[in-house]
Amino acid sequence: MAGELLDLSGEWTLVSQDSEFSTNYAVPGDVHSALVAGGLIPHPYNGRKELGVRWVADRNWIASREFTIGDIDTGQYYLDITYLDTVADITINGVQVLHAENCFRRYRPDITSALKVGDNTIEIVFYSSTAAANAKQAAQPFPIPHHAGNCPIPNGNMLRKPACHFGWDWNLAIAPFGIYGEIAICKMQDLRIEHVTVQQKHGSDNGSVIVDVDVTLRGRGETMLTVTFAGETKSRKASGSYGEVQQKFRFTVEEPNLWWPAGLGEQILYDLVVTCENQIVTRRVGLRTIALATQKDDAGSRFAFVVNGHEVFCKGANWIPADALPSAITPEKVRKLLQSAADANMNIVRVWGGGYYEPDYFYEICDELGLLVWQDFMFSCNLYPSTPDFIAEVKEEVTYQVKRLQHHACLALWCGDNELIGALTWFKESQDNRDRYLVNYDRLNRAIEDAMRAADPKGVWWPSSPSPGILNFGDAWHDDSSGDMHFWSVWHEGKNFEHYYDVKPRFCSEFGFQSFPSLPVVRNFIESEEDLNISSVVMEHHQRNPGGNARIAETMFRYFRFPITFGGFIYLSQVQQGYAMRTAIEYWRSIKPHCMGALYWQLNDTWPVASWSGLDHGGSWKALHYMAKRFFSPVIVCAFREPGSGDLVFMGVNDRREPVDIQLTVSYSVTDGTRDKVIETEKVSVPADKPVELHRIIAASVRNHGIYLYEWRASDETSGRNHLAPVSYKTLWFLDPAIQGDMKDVNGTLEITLTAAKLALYVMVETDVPGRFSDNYFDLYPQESYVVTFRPDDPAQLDRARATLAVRDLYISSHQRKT
Ligand code: BMA
Repeated sequence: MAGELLDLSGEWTLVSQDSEFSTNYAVPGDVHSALVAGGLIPHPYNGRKELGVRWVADRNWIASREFTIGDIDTGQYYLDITYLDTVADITINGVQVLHAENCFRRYRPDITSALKVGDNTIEIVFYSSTAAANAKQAAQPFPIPHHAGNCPIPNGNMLRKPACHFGWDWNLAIAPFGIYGEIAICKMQDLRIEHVTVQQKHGSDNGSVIVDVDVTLRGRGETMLTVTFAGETKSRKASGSYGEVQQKFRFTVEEPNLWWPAGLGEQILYDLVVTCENQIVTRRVGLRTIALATQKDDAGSRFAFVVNGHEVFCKGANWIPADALPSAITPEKVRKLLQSAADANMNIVRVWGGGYYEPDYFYEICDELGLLVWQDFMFSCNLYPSTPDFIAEVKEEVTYQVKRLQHHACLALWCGDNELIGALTWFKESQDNRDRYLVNYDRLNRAIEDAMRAADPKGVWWPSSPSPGILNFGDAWHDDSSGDMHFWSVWHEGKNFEHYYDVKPRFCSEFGFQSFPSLPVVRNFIESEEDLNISSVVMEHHQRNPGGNARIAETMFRYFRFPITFGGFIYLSQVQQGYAMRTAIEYWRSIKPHCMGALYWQLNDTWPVASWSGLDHGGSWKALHYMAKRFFSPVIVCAFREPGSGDLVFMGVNDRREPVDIQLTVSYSVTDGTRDKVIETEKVSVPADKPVELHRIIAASVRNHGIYLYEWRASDETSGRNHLAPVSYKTLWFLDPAIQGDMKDVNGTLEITLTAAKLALYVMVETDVPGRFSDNYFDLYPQESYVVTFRPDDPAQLDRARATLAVRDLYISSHQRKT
């Protein structure tokens, strides 16, 4: 870290203030994880152990350690602290140096007068966040309700810490706390670098990049600041009087290599280095322009990201914290999750407003992978105060976070909050007095916007997600004419999958369908084999959306023959989740450019739980994620039964920057797999901006006793295949595909060759070992050999992977009686 003298991370001591408990505490990390490691509490993910550890957040805890300072000379000593979660006091040698109430701020308190030469003690008192939240609620001028359905622990909306810590409809509720970022002693002589921000503009053959360096000066003085960008170095004396000053450095880059989102070009990053005294700040900056097109049109108004002048159809998912226990989050795990997003052809993630502003490495990885970031400010699904003290905290938080993150090429949009406009309709208090709560909301929202614009004047602002538009407080859950939409009618209102065809969103930033975690993940949290039943107490505990398991089961009744075994139930829950998302996404991609984005809820899980995620806790791919790789591929044939006409339509969709030729073959198969060719089209040119209809089977000619299998080939060397069932699967008569498999080890991977005697749909291969299959949940045509490979995350687990390999398909899930 820049200017760091002494890193205070490492081994600390932790005691409850009442002295009942004490243990070691690995910093950075959270207190619950320290207590688990010390054997003082059970792991909260196991069984229902969570319920027995909620008391931890009701007590005060003291973390402390010793450190030695050899010499104290002139200059100011300060602590550099991030992710201090919250509420906490810090003392050094008994002298209070900080009172902190905001997990989302960076604190740099002056500690010069508290330090002494020789041995020192630093102590952090973590006050009970549940007690602090209740006290703050009691002090409000009027009640500020929280979403009790999401959060079993009340009043989390009073504190600036992740809203999901108090529980969510996919999270456990233990209110973790601790210090998760850095804690170090630093020293400034005359000057400290506070922020480095970047503005950029690009013409046809050159680009200009302005680097703003915000510095704090200790007094009158002159210190050299040096900035190097793209190989060019500029130096200047920073001078002025005490306080924060800004220095501007302007660079011109001839023929810049532009940064592109994944699938549209390369992700070239230029080095930026700022040095001063003993401090070095480095950044990697991708050159690009980004704008949001929101102009009015016949349907309402548009919602399209424009990168380097090119409209990008956004394909992705919503990001929630990488783990419910902050100690378990590492850069490697985060990279694995984001790499999975990129590998599934996503080009965007939305950092949802009930978690964290993620650490720097998260955005660095997104820059490298070409994943745009939709960044919410951290307010979600509750009402929030707008008292002067709360607004003052929020302004500090927004200024810091925006200045920290705005230089990232991936950073596409700043969004005021998640679902706060909808929340106005959820509580009796705000129903009865909408004027008061709407004005209260707008005060907060306006403070966020003002602080964001001051910190990043050219950044893209969006007031809330979902929102029909600026100062429009309408229903963006059902209105598909403008703005971004959260379309939840299929899950939360129990509508059928075909209801996805009833809306034409301009940009759908949330929609989702739940499934169960994969069987190997379930096996890790159950307490006995008896729990392997969907309505066992433990399985219900690992489901946080009331009625969620019933909705999963009821949907199976709609579309599928009911599975016989527990394993079959899990498998089918995942198949239908993927089927739901494919239904929505293929249709919405086919109506581009009316619709310009589809981000499903949710990419990942914080702990092992039934949820809307496509990735299991631990990062393995559920069925949805394998299917996402297919339905998000840049060039695709989207197939669906057209709403209204009932025709089967095959649309060529091209998300590249150049036109491609697509050639499509469609056949009809009764369910033994015998194929009857319907059509082989010519090569059709599909432009980048608008899909093209490649084939249509009119309703009267649709055959209803089998399914349509189709394959395509495109001139960009991509190809794909899929099936379209014109009627629900449960009405079709499948035959036993009698899948045969053959396995061999090839360079640390398992190579599995599968063949089927009859058509097999949604063929799943699974092992007990974390890792990734080259493909999964695919169709097997009769007598065809298909090879998939499996690479375990840990190469030493290959034997176990081989020993636990299992295969399932749609037929077997409703016929086989074991597991
Ligand atoms: C959304 C999100 C989350 C929630 C999800 C599933 O609207 O913003 O609050 O977890 O729905 O209910």
